[in-house]
Amino acid sequence: MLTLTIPRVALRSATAPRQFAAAAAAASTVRFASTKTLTEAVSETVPAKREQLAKLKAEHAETKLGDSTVGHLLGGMRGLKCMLWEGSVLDAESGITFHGKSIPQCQKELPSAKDIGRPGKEMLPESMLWLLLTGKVPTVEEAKGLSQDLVSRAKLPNYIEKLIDTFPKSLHPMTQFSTAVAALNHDSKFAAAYNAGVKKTEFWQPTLEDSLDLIARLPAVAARIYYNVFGKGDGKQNVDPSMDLAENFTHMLGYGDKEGLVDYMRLYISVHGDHEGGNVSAHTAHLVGSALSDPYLAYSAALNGLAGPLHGLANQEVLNWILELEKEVGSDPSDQQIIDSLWSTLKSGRVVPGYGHAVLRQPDPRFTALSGYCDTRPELQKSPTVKLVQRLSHLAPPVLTEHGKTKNPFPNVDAGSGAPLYTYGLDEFKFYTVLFGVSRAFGALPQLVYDRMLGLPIERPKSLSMDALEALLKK
Ligand code: CMX
Repeated sequence: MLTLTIPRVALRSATAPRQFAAAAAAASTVRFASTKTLTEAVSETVPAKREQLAKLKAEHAETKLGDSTVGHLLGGMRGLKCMLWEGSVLDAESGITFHGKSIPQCQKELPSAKDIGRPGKEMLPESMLWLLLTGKVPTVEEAKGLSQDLVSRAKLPNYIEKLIDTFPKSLHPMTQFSTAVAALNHDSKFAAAYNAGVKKTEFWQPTLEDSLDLIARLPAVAARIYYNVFGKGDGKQNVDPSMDLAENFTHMLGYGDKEGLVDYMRLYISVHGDHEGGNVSAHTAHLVGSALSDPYLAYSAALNGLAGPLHGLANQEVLNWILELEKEVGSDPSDQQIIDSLWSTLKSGRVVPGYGHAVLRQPDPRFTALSGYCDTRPELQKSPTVKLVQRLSHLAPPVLTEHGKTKNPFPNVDAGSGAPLYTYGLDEFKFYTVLFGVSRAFGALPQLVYDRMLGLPIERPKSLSMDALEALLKK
């Protein structure tokens, strides 16, 4: 059992949600004696993780992992091994694995909607979160307990709703999102514990509490933004304790009656969560968090990186690109018309959104999983947008290869993630990166917990000016 030694004052705000969580759990599920809470499960991993780190440091601190070259310094540090990330590892050929498990393995092994008695077949994002934080597949009861815990934390403070309501509708939803997330730090349990002088070895506990609160509230923040900007959903962000997180989220957005979208949302959040540490959003959360900024500030910063067109915003750009194509040549273009449009994009000096990757050299398994979902749903198989995305995934790689610049001509996750949303009527693609932002927290925030569990230091790599670099090269 976990023993908390954080001063009471620091965790005062944590008491109510915990009691609510316990009450909600008792009211709606049978708790088995062997069922752990996520905090207990994470707590069990701490000694072994710390021991592993201490051993690595003691035995290998001076072992070389490769050379740092001028190419690394000038080229965005591509491939430089200089960051610890526990939840997942990305292989250029086989793609992402979460504690060693591929996406298809996760789809097979992680507790799903059906397992907890909800309509749908896909893995639960809650199960993925458990895996990322503990390295273990949760039992059905554990996944269900975590789901109910998150529901109990989902209510937005009133001031956040008011803050979002003051934003102009024309302010990009991602800017609204990162601003609201930063403002949620008003209630940070980590910041309160730090100010109360909690010991460094215990930092991970309020970090985990903040992370769970934030993950639980992101759907409500996103839904409020959606309501304000696009007028969909009821603007109340109510949660139903019998539903899982993705189901509640889809209801808040006003699409709860679309079972295909609810299940898609589970898969979407699960596969967008973690993609090792070097991508802009994950790295940003880790970097900002290394200054002991609380999880809200760290994740708000991450969202600003996700909002860039070379990263998460590409999912909105893909839909933009497809609609432009349809405007030019109609909704049933020939292969040649698609190829011409690809060339016209490339010749105008723009990138083809949804294609290429800094690490991957094969089609992105996240794209494959989302596309595979489309193949299981008749309404998506019929969708002209889904069909076009699937045709593009065959037509674009040869064009990009002939163009000869990108090291990876294949589709990444953003190439296919929007088309099912569009088909189900969630067609405001300026909102799509917000959905990515709800999801990325499932990977970036667990790493903050690991960072603090392991006591990782503040990040401070060495930079050089070109003059300093030349001087160094002359030596
Ligand atoms: N279309 C056109 N040109 C592309 C391209 C694409 N899809 N992908 C890469 N290139 C170009 C690069 O712009 C670069 O050109 P310059 O030498 O003129 O700068 C060249 O090919 C080499 O790039 P690379 O080494 O293959 O790729 P990077 O690691 O530099 O960049 C990425 C990776 C994802 C930013 C890039 O492939 C890209 O811009 N893709 C389109 C945007 C996109 O889909 N982003 C989402 C990625 C997934 C995510 O993070 O969400």
